[in-house]
Amino acid sequence: MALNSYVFHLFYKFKVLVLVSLCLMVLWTTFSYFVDSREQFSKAKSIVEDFRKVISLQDSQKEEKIKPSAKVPTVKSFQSHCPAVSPYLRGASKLIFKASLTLEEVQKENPQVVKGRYHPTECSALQHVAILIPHRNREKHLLYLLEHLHPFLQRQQLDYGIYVIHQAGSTKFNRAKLLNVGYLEALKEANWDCFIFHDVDLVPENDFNSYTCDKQPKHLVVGRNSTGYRLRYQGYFGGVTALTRDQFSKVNGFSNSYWGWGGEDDDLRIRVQMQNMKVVRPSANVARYTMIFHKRDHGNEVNQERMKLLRQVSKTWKQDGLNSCSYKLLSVEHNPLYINITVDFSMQPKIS
Ligand code: UD2
Ligand code: MN
Repeated sequence: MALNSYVFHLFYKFKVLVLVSLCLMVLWTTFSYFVDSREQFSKAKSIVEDFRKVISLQDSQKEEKIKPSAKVPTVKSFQSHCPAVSPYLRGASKLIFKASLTLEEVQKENPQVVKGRYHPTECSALQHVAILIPHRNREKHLLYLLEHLHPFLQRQQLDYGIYVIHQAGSTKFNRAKLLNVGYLEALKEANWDCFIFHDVDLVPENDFNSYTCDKQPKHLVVGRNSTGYRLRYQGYFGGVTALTRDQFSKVNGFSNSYWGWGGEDDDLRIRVQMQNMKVVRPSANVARYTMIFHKRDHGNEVNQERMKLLRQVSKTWKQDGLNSCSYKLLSVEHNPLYINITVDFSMQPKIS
């Protein structure tokens, strides 16, 4: 009996031992499962984190790619002004006019000019300048002027546009009225600070002759080849002049009444003086031009009324100018090297 109970007791102990070890094994498995899953979880967490980082990096790269134009002005607004004297100026240059020159060649030389406009990329230009050229039947002169003027203005680091105002038909030429049209039309597309009223046949010889506006109206042609580079007369205001938007509007622009050659430049000088402004000029050694040779054009015969008109400026300037400049606009074409404005004056009454 005693042996029996002893064996039973031993068996019982063994069962308990097996049960306890079983329990321990279950516990261990459960425990290690949790530990393992926690590790897995943190691993997963870090993978998600890494993924998020990649996504956000891609997003910021995408933003940079999507918004280049939005970024440019921000950079530009902090861009420094161009220096008062451009480092690209060369001084006097010998002008060559090649007989075989073509518009395509000039275009190839100026790939940075878009639709007649240019602005420096290295700095922000001091002035926005519109060059206004009255034109009819002078294609070759225009070609030579474009060839020289584009690189000249770029060396001066200007933000500029070249406008050619073309008089359609064969009625008497009216240089002054064309320039009024140029001013009015150019201001429709940009807020120009400064206007250069420019004959088509005058090519500047020295890039220190700055195509910018001053505190006073500026006359840029002191001398030209055909007059021995001497000022023709003290009040002379023809050829190329620079007036700010405000100076030109203050004098009510040019008179519209000068049909044919002569007088309109003196009329503008009288208007300027009447507003107590003073004509200024650059020094004679830089304000030099070559005038491409030409004869008097058909339709631009001497205006016999010019002296009479000049005597009346003080009475007429307020009603005759920008505020009374009516014209028929035929077209505005944005060519690669210039903006071509074509107008018809044939319906205009000729006031004299
Ligand atoms: C002088 C003046 C000019 C003007 C003119 C009298 C100078 C250097 N220039 O020029 O500014 O006062 O006398 O009106 O002193 N044009 C054409 N097609 C024509 C006729 C004229 O395109 O058929 C334009 C062209 O831009 C020309 C400008 O008008 O340069 C002046 O005409 P011009 O060259 O025949 O007169 P010019 O040299 O005596
Ligand atoms: Mn001329």
